[in-house]
Amino acid sequence: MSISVCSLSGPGTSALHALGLAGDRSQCESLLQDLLSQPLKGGATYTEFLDASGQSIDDGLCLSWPDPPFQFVLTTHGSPLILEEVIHRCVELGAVHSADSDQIFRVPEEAVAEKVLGQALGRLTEVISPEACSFLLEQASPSGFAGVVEKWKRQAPSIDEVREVLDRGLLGRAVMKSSVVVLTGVTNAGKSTLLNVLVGEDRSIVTPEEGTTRDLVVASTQINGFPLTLVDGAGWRESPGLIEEQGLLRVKEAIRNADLVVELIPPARLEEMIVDDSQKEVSSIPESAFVFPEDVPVIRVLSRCDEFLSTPLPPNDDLAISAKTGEGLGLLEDQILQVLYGQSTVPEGGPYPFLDEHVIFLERLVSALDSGDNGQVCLQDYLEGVNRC
Ligand SMILES: Nc1nc2c(ncn2[C@@H]2O[C@H](COP(=O)(O)OP(=O)(O)OP(=O)(O)O)[C@@H](O)[C@H]2O)c(=O)[nH]1
Ligand SMILES: [Mg+2]
Repeated sequence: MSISVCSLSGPGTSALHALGLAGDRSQCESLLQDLLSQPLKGGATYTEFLDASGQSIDDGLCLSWPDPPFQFVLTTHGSPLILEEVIHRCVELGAVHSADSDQIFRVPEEAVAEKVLGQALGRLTEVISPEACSFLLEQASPSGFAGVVEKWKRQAPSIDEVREVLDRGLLGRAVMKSSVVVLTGVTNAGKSTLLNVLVGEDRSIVTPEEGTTRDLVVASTQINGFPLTLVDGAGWRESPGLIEEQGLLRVKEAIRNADLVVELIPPARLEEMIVDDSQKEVSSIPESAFVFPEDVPVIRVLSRCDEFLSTPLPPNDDLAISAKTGEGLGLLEDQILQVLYGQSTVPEGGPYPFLDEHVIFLERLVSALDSGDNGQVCLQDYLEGVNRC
């Protein structure tokens, strides 16, 4: 067997460790059959790492690595003992332990690769989806952000090349930075129920009584690998009580600071638009009960759609969801990501700046190139952490 295993995160305690498996792919896969509790699937597999007796050493991710020489990268928790045990098990299964990761981890050149690899590994603990883990590790590799910056070190880039990478900054940073989505609507629209479903746990109290939620309820979740912060709050109704009024002030403030608002329109609001019993449809979605700031995008959704049986619906294909049956939720999730980022999957393949400092560096590089400089001082300064250019 010709497989090497090495630590990518160095010795000692850290937030987490990463180790790489290099060599023949099918041999790596057969080693992993014994090491992992789960069958390999797609780019990332969440799994236990098993010892010789089938006991779990640790749990973590097994990532299919996009660039040679690695076939797979495993992440474990940060204890050096766990790292040692997983490496030991790989050796028992036939791999050779390469103590010096540089021997097999042929990243383009150390300064860039080490910096970006460190940034990516340091942030692996912050991301909560396998897609985001794969994304970060790819950015540390030659096909990612590390690779393109390294290339520019060897050969001055054109301004268009840098601008192209800079344009990917919004998407790259979206994988690292939570966007704030406020769920709003009239009382009993189903805001709290929707938040609980999107988060996967009961975070916000739900009752059939109007005016259940008063304070803001803030919860983190992720959709297709993008981290999101969801905010639920008081619903709107005529003559709210004193406590609800205070709650609504908080909702307004949250909306002012939101990246996106999702307004839920329940059947009851459609029914308010009915003028006589024979009416089969309402002309359109009712006007919003509130005025949203112009710079915050709004998605308006018909909620509780499993109750539509007797409700006259608007004629066009407005998005309808039911947090009870799950209908339309996938479409809503897609639409949220489309409005926020223009796409609904975490980017794969190619360099993406994933930190604000990457974008600042690229902007500086663009101005250096724009003024006729070859950008090398700017590059060197970035790599050395100097803020000169
Ligand atoms: N059938 C059905 N009932 C729903 C759905 N979503 C919410 N409900 C019910 O509607 C009622 C109100 O739901 P909530 O999630 O508390 O509504 P809310 O918008 O948070 O209400 P307030 O906090 O009072 O503003 C509860 O009885 C829920 O079980 C849905 O999709 N379908
Ligand atoms: Mg509520």
